[in-house]
Amino acid sequence: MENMFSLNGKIALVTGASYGIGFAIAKAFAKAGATIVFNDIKQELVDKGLASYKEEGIDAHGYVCDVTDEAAVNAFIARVENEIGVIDILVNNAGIIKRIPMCEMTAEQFRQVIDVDLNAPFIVSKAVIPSMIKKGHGKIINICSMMSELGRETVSAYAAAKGGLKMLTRNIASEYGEYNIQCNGIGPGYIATPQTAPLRERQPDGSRHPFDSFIISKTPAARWGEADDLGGPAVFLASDASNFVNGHILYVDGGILAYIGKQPQ
Ligand code: NAP
Ligand code: GCO
Repeated sequence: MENMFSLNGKIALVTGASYGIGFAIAKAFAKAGATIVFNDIKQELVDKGLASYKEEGIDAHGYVCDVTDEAAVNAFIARVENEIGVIDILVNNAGIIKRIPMCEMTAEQFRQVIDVDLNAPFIVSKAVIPSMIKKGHGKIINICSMMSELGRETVSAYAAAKGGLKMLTRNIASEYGEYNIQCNGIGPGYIATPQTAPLRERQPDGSRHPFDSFIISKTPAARWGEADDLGGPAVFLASDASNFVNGHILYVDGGILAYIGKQPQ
């Protein structure tokens, strides 16, 4: 069983992985034997990420690349293939959110979220698939969201992007499955990272943020997820253990999507 989950000899690219969920997934991949490649928008963040990986004993390869810039992505992938080797595992993790009521959101703000959260996974997947086909195998993991299934106030662009990412995942699975490429999604629940920090900020009187209490009541596990909770599911989807799993969105949410929520006491 252990060999089925090994990533020895594999090269994994995790986008936007200087910290947060991407960093946690890359750590888990490294522990399973993979070589880690990651990118971020700014050199200072790449450097910070490299230092964080080093602290974990991981000799990662970091590059500056804005995943929304197709030319930059194509140059980035070509450079990785030249310097390190063909990418066996791609995790489209980089993402942003803008929490703005829809009727107050500008079209430009909507487009920015769609660009990073949906267009970029298309761009990066398109850049790595040809070499995966030549190599005879590949794993693509798209980081979706509970908002691939549910909406809520202020996250219209994000939910639209993550809903689209669910279907892009299924379409890549459909179009490239015959080349032994498996494309699946991970749908994290509410995870304690910088992206959700505003939803967890303590109130001036020291009490929990109302949204924090709301998520605790909606989660059977009665806690926020930690980024490390995603490592194992990601290793599963990146390994030979999931070679016949394709087009699946694996929700790692502590059970939120299954639960109506704790009734108020
Ligand atoms: P995060 O802490 O905000 O980290 C996002 C990462 O993506 C950062 O490293 C960021 O770099 C990078 N990034 C953003 N735009 C980029 C671009 N154009 N090019 C390259 N890198 C870019 O977010 P997170 O919580 O770790 O979330 C990671 C993924 O999980 C996202 O797709 C998010 O939507 C998804 N997700 C998160 C949760 C959650 O509860 N946290 C739940 C479900 C899904 P910079 O720092 O330079 O901006
Ligand atoms: C929000 C949160 C969520 C989480 C995640 C849930 O504002 O509702 O940011 O969107 O990030 O996507 O799965």
